[in-house]
Amino acid sequence: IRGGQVSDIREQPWQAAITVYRPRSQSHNFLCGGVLIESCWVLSAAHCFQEGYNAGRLRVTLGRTFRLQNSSSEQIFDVEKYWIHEQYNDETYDNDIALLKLSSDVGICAVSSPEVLPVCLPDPGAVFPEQTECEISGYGKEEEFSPFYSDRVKQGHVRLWPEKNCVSEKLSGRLVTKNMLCAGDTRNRDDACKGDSGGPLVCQKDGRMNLVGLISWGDGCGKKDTPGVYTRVINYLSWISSKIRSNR
Ligand code: 4AZ
Repeated sequence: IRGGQVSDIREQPWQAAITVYRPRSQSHNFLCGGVLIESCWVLSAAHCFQEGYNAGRLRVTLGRTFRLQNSSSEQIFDVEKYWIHEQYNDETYDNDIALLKLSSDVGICAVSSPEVLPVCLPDPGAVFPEQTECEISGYGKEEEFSPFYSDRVKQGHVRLWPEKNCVSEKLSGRLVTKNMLCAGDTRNRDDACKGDSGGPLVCQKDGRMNLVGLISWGDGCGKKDTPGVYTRVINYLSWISSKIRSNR
């Protein structure tokens, strides 16, 4: 997260860190963010997995404030299987969504606690008006060209952009589809950045935090008058429920 503030995982208990095992270093390296939506189910961005990793190399860590520090509140899971959206386009990032099933022998994976809690998906008809104040979070870079990811989970505040301004002219010519939404900080400060991909854009509705977007792409991080681009989660409610239904 560029700008924003350091946070405690209890403020974003649905935030996941996805790591991939690298045989050369015999260690797990940070890959992307993710979002816990049910005990055994995590959403992320399809582009995080386009190298085609074997699910057995992936790990999901929940409940950690410090990315590299073990914590008594953490819950770590192997990934049983994951699905990339069938219409994901690796050039335009259209349909940039993936669903991961956590491994468990007993049918229960994440156990709710102050540090680990699934986020709500929006109702199918929910409307989030332009300029709604929302929150993003992740362990990603604090500046576009920083060599490091953040040591600590951060949060940032962004507003939903009017659709009429969410166009390729604001994003160095790259295509913007109906499956994407734009959000940004009116002060040009807070924004998602490299490594935050797959993580949440949440907006409050009726006293609950709803997952409105998945961090997907942008032109740099925190550039003037340039929004971050997010996968429009409400377009995928049927895709998500049918995948969960047929693989429970
Ligand atoms: C990335 O590379 C990335 N400013 C994600 C989000 C944004 C930029 C880059 C939005 O994962």
